[in-house]
Amino acid sequence: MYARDVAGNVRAFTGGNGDMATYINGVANGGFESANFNSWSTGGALPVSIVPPAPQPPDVGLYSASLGARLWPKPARTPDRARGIGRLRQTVRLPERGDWPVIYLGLRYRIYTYDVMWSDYFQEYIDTFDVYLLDSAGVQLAHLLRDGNPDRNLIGPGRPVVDLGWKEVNLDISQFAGQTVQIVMANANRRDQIYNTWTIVDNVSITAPGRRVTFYPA
Ligand SMILES: [Ca+2]
Ligand SMILES: [Ca+2]
Repeated sequence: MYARDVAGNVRAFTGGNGDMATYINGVANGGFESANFNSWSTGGALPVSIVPPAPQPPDVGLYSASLGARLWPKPARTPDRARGIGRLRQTVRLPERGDWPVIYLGLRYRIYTYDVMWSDYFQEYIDTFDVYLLDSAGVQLAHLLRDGNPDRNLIGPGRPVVDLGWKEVNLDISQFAGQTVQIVMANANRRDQIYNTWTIVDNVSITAPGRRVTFYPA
């Protein structure tokens, strides 16, 4: 018994007692180990590039994606490069719910920021990393994740970059089973042009773990 996804990957393993746990990965080049953005499209005003993994990476291989870019320290401000978003997008077809009751979009990410994610003063979001799911026509289906630095005491002139560390998330996208969707990940530098934020992303995957027993008709 095995599973085949749209990318042609086949992985399966059988546990004891007839139970089975299946893992599929419908994301192509989700670890960026091809050292390029094959199967992805990039966009936005901020640079999006392949980089060596951030220090002490947990199982992310030789390459990661950087949404936005490290600009500081530098001799002079280059504000025109620091505002906007850096975006990665890939279209995938999700497995049918009947095959796997639970489907996750998994990824690892590490946010570096000189800014806050939310401003009480302006009452708006400033710098964030976001994950969205769109349908094939580009209509937003879900805003799956928003993250950033919540602590304004950590930022200000002369303050060092805030490293939020590697995080791993598995976002439940079961309700979109069977659909063709676009995975969108975006690092946003909103409002100001001087307090930079960039996000390292890796190991983007579609997983459908679980135990099940399959009975076939005679
Ligand atoms: Ca990688
Ligand atoms: Ca900013």
